[in-house]
Formats: sequence, C-alpha cells, structure tokens
Amino acid sequence: TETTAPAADDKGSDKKIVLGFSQIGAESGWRDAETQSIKDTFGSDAQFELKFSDAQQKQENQIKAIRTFISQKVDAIALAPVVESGWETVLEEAKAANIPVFLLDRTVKVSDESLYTSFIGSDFVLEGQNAAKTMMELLGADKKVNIVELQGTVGASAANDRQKGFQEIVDGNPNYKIIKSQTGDFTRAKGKEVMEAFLKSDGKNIQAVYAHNDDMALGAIQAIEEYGLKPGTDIFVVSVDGIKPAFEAIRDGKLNVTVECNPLLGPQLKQAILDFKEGKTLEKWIKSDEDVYFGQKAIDALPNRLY
Ligand code: GYE
Repeated sequence: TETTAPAADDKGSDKKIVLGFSQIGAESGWRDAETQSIKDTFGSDAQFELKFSDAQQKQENQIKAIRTFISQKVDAIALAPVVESGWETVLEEAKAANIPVFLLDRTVKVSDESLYTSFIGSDFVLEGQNAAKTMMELLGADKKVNIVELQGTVGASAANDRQKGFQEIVDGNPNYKIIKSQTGDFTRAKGKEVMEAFLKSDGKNIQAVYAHNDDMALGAIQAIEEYGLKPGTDIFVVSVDGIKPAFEAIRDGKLNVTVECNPLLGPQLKQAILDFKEGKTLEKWIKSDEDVYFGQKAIDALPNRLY
C-alpha cells in the first residue's frame, strides 16, 4: 500500500493564506490598537501571512499598496479607507483579479456594492446619535447649550457619519446648537490647535465640545485647561472611541463621556476570510457591539479595557 505522504502542495496544507492590509496610518490611539489587533491575530496564526502597508494618511499610497497586493496575487485584501470616495477604479482591478476586498473600520462610497466583500466596523451614525443623546441626558435637554465640534479627517466615513448622527439629534432640540465646526484630523495636536482657536473667538460662549474621537478631545481638554477653564465642569466634553486615556480622563473628571468604537477587528476579519474561503455567504456589514461610558460605569470599566 501507498504510505508516502502527499506532497505538501497537493493538499495546500502548508500554503499560507496571504493577506494584504492597507492601513491608514497611526493618527490615533484607536488606530494603533487596530494595527496591533491585526498583527496579533494574523501573526499568531501559521495559516496566514500578513503583508502590512502604512499609507501615512494618503489615499494615493493606499491605491498603490492595493495595486502591489494585486500584482503579488495575495489571497485577500483588507482596506481601511482613509476617505469614502475615489475607490471605484482600484476596487474594480481587485475584482477583475478575483481578490476579495474586506473594508475595515471605515466605509467607501461606490455605485457597485459587489466591489467589496464585506465591511467590518461600527455604526458611526449611531455613535453620533448616542453622543448627542448622552450630552442632553447629562446636561439637561432644556438647558441652552452652544457646542463646538471637532471633526475627523475630511471625507472619512467616520467623520461624515458621526457628524450626521449628532446633527440629527441636535436638530430636534432648539436649545442645542453647533456654533463652530472644524476638522482636527483625528489627532491630539490638531484637536488642541482647533480648540484653542474656538476658545479665542468664542470663549465663554462655549458650553460643550463634541469631538469625533478621543484623541482630539484629549487635545481640546488641554486647550481648555490652558485657557483657564475646567474641562468636564465648565465645558462638557464628549468623544468617540473608548481608548484607555479617555477612561482615565473620565476618572479625573476632565472628560464627560466616551462612546465606544471597537478597534479590535482582527478576529472578525480572520473569521470573515476563512468563511469566504469556505464559500459561505458573508454579511455585507459585520457590525461591532458597542457601549456608551460615563461616570462610575467608566471608572469601573477602566481596569478591564483592552485598548
Ligand atoms: O474613531 C479614529 C481613527 O476609522 C473608526 O479613525 C476609525 C476612526 C477612529 O483615527 O480615532
């Protein structure tokens, strides 16, 4: 009888699944946590090989990376798209090469939904709504509140939809008004800079800050302190993400609320790729479960935060 083991290649048993991941950059604590999650998940699983590319915030670099992945004939592409528009051509190229594309954490606007396999990420409209609702709940819906908004990267789905959801709720209450809105590019440094300008022009007229991510809120908190006011008391601050430094700021009374957004997407991405390989039908949107944190609940949760 035959006892010879089949050549490894026959069964494909030691042929790795090659994943190309085009990451946006390293603008926030949230993104660093996501990068780590992807590296941990795929680095610790011998069936996979990860090709990681950092776009340094530039869409053109992401498009180049995807083209490189296509020419390397990777088995799957993961893309965290810095902005929503401008992806049609390169996604068509991936589709023509039969390579599935998984959108990670931000979405794209395309006329043909078959240009990507699944979007794995959060409901940003809901996050924006939750930020506004919690602000009204804690400050009182009948109080007059002038809000300044620190927006995320211009053209990013996370910025567009967080603004949309928040605005929807604010529009339903004549006491609440967004008086200034500007991008802080999801970074702490820019968040601080923009907040300084807001304080300079509107100072005592600002009752609340809505930041599209925690890093910008942390920058704004610094600006408020340097201006001589107390963040969390004189000016209410709410942001999105739920990174550890945000929980610490809540504990210290400087941040009022953080709306959670899960960056630990590695395991879900891995499952999606394996399901796809087995021919299973995937959800078009693989959503994360998320919470809203403030007060004692945030303090209690701090020791167990994973990012
Ligand atoms: O909220 C922000 C990051 O795309 C959901 O990007 C992500 C956002 C996140 O830089 O901190």
